[in-house]
Amino acid sequence: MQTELTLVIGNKNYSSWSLRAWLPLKRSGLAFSEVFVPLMTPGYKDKLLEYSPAGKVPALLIDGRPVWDSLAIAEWVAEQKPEFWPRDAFERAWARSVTAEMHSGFSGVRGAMPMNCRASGRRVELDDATRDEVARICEIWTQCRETFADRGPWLFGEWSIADAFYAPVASRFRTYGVDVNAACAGYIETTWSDPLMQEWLSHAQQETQVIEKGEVG
Ligand SMILES: N[C@@H](CCC(=O)N[C@@H](CS)C(=O)NCC(=O)O)C(=O)O
Repeated sequence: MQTELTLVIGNKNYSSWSLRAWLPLKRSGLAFSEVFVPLMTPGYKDKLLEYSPAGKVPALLIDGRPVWDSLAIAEWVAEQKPEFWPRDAFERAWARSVTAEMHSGFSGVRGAMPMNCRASGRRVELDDATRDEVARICEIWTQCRETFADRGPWLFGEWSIADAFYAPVASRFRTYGVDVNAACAGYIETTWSDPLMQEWLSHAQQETQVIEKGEVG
């Protein structure tokens, strides 16, 4: 019998963690259905708790059983699609390092520049700590692109889970006009023009709910 997959996500315009899980699952070609829980609406938390013990999105229901947290979901998908991590053991560890660095850090960037796919031309003042985070992200992207340029346009040449984790960051840098070098600008463009990203963005465009704390700049 085929496994039944349901991905529970929040607003595509704002939910960066949902995007991190949706991209690998969509790219895998596995059939899944989506459940949309509009965040910050009355009763939304109880709704989330029906699906995820953590009360957050994303959650992946595998035959009704939950896997929660974007990284756990991405790892499950990569078990079905091992090519979603680099083949070489060191490169795989490197990709996991940059993914983990995103997953557990960059709180300044997340706080100052919330993902808002519909917005453009926004500008925010960044404090020194957040500027340092931006510089670190650019360092990660530049080093990866310089190393793997001959294998393809993604961080590790071919698309990997690391690209899913940095997709919301690329979106933020674009929305808030963050000044980056040519390698990073090229990577942001690669992410933005990806057909799956475009699909996500077109769904975000159709959403009408406005979440105030996501409207910055
Ligand atoms: N570390 C978690 C973070 C999940 C998270 O913070 N999700 C946000 C949406 S982007 C959420 O569910 N917010 C609603 C709430 O906390 O009530 C993951 O990677 O999945």
